[in-house]
Amino acid sequence: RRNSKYAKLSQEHVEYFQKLLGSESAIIDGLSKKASEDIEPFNSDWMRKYRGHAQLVLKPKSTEEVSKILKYCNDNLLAVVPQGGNTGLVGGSVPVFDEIVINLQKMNGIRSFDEVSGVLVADAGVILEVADSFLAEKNHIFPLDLGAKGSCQIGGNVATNAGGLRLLRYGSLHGNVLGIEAVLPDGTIMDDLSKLRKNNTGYDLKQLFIGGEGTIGIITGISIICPQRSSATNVAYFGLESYEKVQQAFREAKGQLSEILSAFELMDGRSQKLVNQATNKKMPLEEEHPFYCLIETSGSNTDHDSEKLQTFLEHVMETSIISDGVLAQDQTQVQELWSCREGIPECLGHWGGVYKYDLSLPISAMYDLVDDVRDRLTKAGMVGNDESHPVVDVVGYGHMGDSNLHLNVPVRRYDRGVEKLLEPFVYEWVQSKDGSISAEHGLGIAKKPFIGYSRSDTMIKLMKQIKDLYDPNGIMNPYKYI
Ligand code: FAD
Ligand code: 2HG
Ligand code: ZN
Repeated sequence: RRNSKYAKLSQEHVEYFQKLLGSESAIIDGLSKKASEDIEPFNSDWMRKYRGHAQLVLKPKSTEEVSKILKYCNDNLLAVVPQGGNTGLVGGSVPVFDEIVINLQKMNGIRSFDEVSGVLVADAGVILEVADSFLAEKNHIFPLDLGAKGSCQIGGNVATNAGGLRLLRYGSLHGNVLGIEAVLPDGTIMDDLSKLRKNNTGYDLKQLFIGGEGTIGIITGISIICPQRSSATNVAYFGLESYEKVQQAFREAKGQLSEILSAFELMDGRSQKLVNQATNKKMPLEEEHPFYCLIETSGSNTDHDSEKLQTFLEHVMETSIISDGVLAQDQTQVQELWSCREGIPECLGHWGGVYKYDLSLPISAMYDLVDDVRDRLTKAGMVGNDESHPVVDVVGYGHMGDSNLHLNVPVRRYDRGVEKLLEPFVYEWVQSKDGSISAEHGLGIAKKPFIGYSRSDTMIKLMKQIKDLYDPNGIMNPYKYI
């Protein structure tokens, strides 16, 4: 239910924002253009699963504008949703009812880059791929990469504490983000845009914004430490006959490739088959395998790295850890191999919808869950090849290097019966292994009811106290998370 404490948007409010932001393109006013098509993309999420009814979208161009917007909203009890690239997968970036959308796309400037320290300072609305391309020219790399890089914003990445494809190598944003500039709900600008690697002067408050999912303030700028770009990158894709062998391959990769290993991704055969069906593209290996892995190495010496990777591949082939494999020969092949992994989320949506679970689990138990869920849905007669079955298949893939499983259930239609079989079963299963019900996507609205499976009452109470301290009127991204 909409909370009646929030004010409803009026013409007077809209006029205030029009005056504040000026230009036409900075504001989409659904009050004057009812059911305006322009506002729709801001109201529905990437999966087309969650849809709100905002009548106003604001696109501030500066931190000062964000501050004035939030102060006005706080004084007038107008609820807001911060929005970046709107690629989040838990419904956190769209309104639930009529919250005002504050989209950061116009705050897209690089503020500074220090080529010696590698510290980048940039506006929150910079698209991740744009930041990475800027850094490429300076021979550096953004320490985060993910399939949505062409649309997601670095502020959104920080707000979700996105993990992505190379966390194994570069670590989490909790370590890489050195400073944050954010605006609190009452309009206060929190300038904690430190460029220091070390700064033990009291509580590290910026950490609350990393993964805060827009519930305590709007991130307007970040400073982040970016590593030197590796001159030699290699990618290999291989097929394996069991999950046991995947684990062996991972151990060998860590042991033999050690400092040059930059990604170790897992894809089950079923996910690859669906990618093939959705795209009609030829898969890298001729034969089908129950499991596939993608390994990336990044180092500074091409010959040394190639030799290491070659030795590793020979070893895992000779010891029958892997059944078959291919090594990318050029940049086009690197992209092709990566697309088999990065393309999975988009391809799985091909049949209609997807139930998504983003889980941290002990690595040895990770794939058992996929098998258990598949058995459960199959026994209930839900899985099949034709329209009479809601479920297309049950697949698992993810960031093996971080023990992060993406359990996905692509469906032809969302179905209450399927949902009842999935939940709370999946969450109870994860809890029984001391896992996390949200490894990297956050809670948003989709996972909000299930936080108790991963966090104790005491932890939830402390989070609520923090929320109340920063946002006493509760205007920031309500109905989500906390
Ligand atoms: P949005 O979706 O717009 O917002 C996400 C949340 O952050 C919302 O709660 C919103 O209110 C809040 N928010 C956004 N901007 C701000 C801001 N400036 N200040 C405060 N709050 C803000 N995630 C991973 O972790 N790893 C992956 O590998 C990965 N791969 C993906 C692949 C695809 C194809 C897609 C579609 C998504 C993927 N994601 C992945 C999901 C991931 O969370 C997002 O892609 C990304 O981090 C969100 O950034 P965004 O700018 O789109 O934020
Ligand atoms: C990925 O790793 C993303 O590809 C998306 O985190 C996972 O869609 C998903 O479930
Ligand atoms: Zn992921």
